[in-house]
Amino acid sequence: MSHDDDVRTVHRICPLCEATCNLELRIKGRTIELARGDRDDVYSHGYICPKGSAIGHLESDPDRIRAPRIRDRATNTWRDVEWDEAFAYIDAHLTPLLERSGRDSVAIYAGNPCAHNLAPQVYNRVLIQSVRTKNVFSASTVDQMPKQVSAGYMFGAALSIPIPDVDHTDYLLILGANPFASNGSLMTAPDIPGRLRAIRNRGGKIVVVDPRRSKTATEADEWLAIVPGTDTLFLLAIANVLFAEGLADPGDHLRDHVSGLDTVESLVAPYSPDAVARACGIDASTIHRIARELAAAPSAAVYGRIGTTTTEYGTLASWAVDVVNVLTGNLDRRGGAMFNLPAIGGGNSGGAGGVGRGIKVGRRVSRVANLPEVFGEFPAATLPDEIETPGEGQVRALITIAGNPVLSNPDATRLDRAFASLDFMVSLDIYCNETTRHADVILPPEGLLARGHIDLALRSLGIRNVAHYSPPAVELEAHEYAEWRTLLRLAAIMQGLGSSDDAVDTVDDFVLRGLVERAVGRPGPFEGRDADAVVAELSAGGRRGPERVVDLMLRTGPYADQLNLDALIEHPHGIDLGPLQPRVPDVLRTPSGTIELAPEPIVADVRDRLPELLDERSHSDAGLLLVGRRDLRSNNSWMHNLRVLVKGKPRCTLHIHPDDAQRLGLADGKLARIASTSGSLDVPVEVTDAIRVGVVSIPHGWGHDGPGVELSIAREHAGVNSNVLTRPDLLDPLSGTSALNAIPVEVAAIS
Ligand SMILES: Nc1nc2c(c(=O)[nH]1)N[C@H]1C(S)=C(S)[C@@H](COP(=O)(O)OP(=O)(O)OC[C@H]3O[C@@H](n4cnc5c(=O)[nH]c(N)nc54)[C@H](O)[C@@H]3O)O[C@H]1N2
Ligand SMILES: Nc1nc2c(c(=O)[nH]1)N[C@H]1C(S)=C(S)[C@@H](COP(=O)(O)OP(=O)(O)OC[C@H]3O[C@@H](n4cnc5c(=O)[nH]c(N)nc54)[C@H](O)[C@@H]3O)O[C@H]1N2
Ligand code: SF4
Ligand SMILES: [Mo]
Repeated sequence: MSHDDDVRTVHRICPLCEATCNLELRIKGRTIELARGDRDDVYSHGYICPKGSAIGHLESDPDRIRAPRIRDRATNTWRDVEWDEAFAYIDAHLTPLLERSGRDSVAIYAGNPCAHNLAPQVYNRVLIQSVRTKNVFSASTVDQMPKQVSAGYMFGAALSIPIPDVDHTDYLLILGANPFASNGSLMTAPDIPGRLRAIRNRGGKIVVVDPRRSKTATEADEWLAIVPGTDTLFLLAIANVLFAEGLADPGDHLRDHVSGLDTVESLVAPYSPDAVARACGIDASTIHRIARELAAAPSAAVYGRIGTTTTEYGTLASWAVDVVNVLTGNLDRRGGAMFNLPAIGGGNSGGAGGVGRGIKVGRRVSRVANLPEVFGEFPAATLPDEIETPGEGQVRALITIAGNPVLSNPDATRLDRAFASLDFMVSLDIYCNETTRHADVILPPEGLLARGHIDLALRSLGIRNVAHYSPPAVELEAHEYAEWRTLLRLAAIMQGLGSSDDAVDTVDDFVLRGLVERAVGRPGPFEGRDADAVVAELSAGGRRGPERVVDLMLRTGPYADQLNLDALIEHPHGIDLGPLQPRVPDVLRTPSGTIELAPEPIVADVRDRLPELLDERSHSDAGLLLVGRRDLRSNNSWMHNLRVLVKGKPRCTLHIHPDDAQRLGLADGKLARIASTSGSLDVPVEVTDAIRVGVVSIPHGWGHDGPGVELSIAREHAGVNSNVLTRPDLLDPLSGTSALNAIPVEVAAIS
């Protein structure tokens, strides 16, 4: 640690997106003077994007909340308070509510940055368990949950997601992802643009399936402009061709480890290229060719992202991606789709491998809409139902942790209204924004430089095995409070332990103790050791909090012989643990001990629901379908308050094809009114041929001009909230995930 005016260089993993680039920061005291890529990093090799460079602006943004604040409901005004007062206030309101209305009256919503920050990764679970509410919601059900469900069924664990081995593949089929803008998702890889270009430079091929000609599509060999929502049909038709032409072969390495092949063959039989072509808007001959190319390529990987998961058939599409990976012999082999082996361990690396309990979903259903629980959560789409519908178990209070559901969840107008009706709301956030303006108390995290960082889930999704830890670079200032302590202090309040800071260490010790007892009780490096001794060893030097838990994970993980937290501290540029390696059958945790190609819930969904998709869509009279998009300089809803990122031409526009624009009398730069059954918006038109006829696109995360929103720069570039248009009734029943793409809309000129 250093004096305030020292200029120093520190390294830390960028917490903004999934790419996990290592930043080299020149800091003076607590000010980030310069951010650039760390050239010595073992993974990112100096790569950085405009958001990473802007991290100093994010940290010094004058609109950020620096102290806890309480809202006076009568006057709707905020006052800054001391931490003790904030927690006492929460205790005084939430504890009686819990007593009066029961545990389920408090809901939790965890947002996307929870996956990018250490404190929530380790302690959200503890808070949830302390509230003991069934009403847990997160951004997962507006994002990747379908992939977790399909992977869970097929491979036995929710994070057993096959990752395209982009550094070695000869052929990459990308559906519904735009990594040139997003920098990759469920595919943790810094400099994904460079890695994709390298595929083509070494003679490989990239095909992009997307209703929009995205930047990734322009960088690819081929763009297939699919009708939104129909990727499952396209992929099943590929499988159909593979069977029909005798090309379906999981390969020698998988032959004894796959079950359900015959079932899949009969399931895909109706989905020939001819049968799906009209619905998908892709020629039958093209589908035939892509199937043959995939089968013939020395190695190939199919990869699907947001455009495949956030649709009404999200789980089926996610499953179909891996069915094709298996059928072409590309699952679990170099250049195909492979499994990571993260240093912190995971659901598919501990204990005896090769077989397990698999996953269970639907252990309970939501109170109002009867939607099944998935991995401990209910669909975010049904949160307003739970708030607005009276009766026992009605949600009356909400804790949001790094989430902005008013801009990110479907049917936003209703959600906004529902939040306004709550009896009490606490938000852990850095801004007073569209969501947190409804809170009674906002609790800000400590500055970025004052916290340690290590990625947990994202490391399970890496295209290489690597490990990094970024220690805090500065000490907490007097007014700051570590977010991990905030989470545990709330947990203590919810456990009835009172609101004092002392309880934090008690809860933390209890959590660690539980984890250590499990570690000494099961096969692994700590098996049979004395729990007290292990706790003492982990706590040496006064270590506690999330770092102490992570150290335990590293010391009991797959690289325990070479890795612990101290080793990572000595390697600020990361430790490379090598390329992905074949992991079947050891990775499997399914009850059958095989890759289950035809899990029963998926088979039922194909039989019961998929036929509708063949009938319904793409019929040219079906009107317009709305999809989203991302921009490199934006990050979901919360980086629009940095002038360096929002300057230039407006990004929240309606993309529409010239033919549709002409038909509807829309002109570039003019306003159009777009409406769905949920709501309507007026949005500036951008006519472009980079979108399929019949499809329109608006990015999400905008609409910053609401009352009480304290984002002065974002307000000047407010844009509109596209989730006013997305519908609560359109969701994937297997995962509870909202359809945020392929929303039927009507568009008209505003005269
Ligand atoms: N229509 C449509 N909707 C979408 C999507 C889409 O493609 N189309 N994408 C969906 C996806 S993939 C996702 S992940 C969700 C995201 O949905 P959410 O997670 O609900 O929304 P974010 O915009 O990520 O909001 C993150 C919040 O965390 C706060 N924050 C940032 N850093 C920190 C921190 O260190 N600590 C704390 N406590 N708070 C912090 C920010 O101020 C912001 O309020 O949106 C989904 N919504
Ligand atoms: N710059 C930036 N980076 C980000 C984010 C961000 O907001 N901005 N958000 C982060 C988050 S939380 C996530 S989850 C990832 C998401 O990462 P990506 O999945 O790569 O996200 P998008 O760029 O939205 O790309 C989705 C693509 O799917 C297309 N699409 C829409 N509907 C369909 C469909 O039905 N079928 C097909 N085949 N395609 C369709 C869209 O046109 C779009 O090009 O990005 C992360 N990185
Ligand atoms: S690509 Fe993602 S991780 Fe890398 S600098 Fe940009 S925002 Fe940060
Ligand atoms: Mo996401």
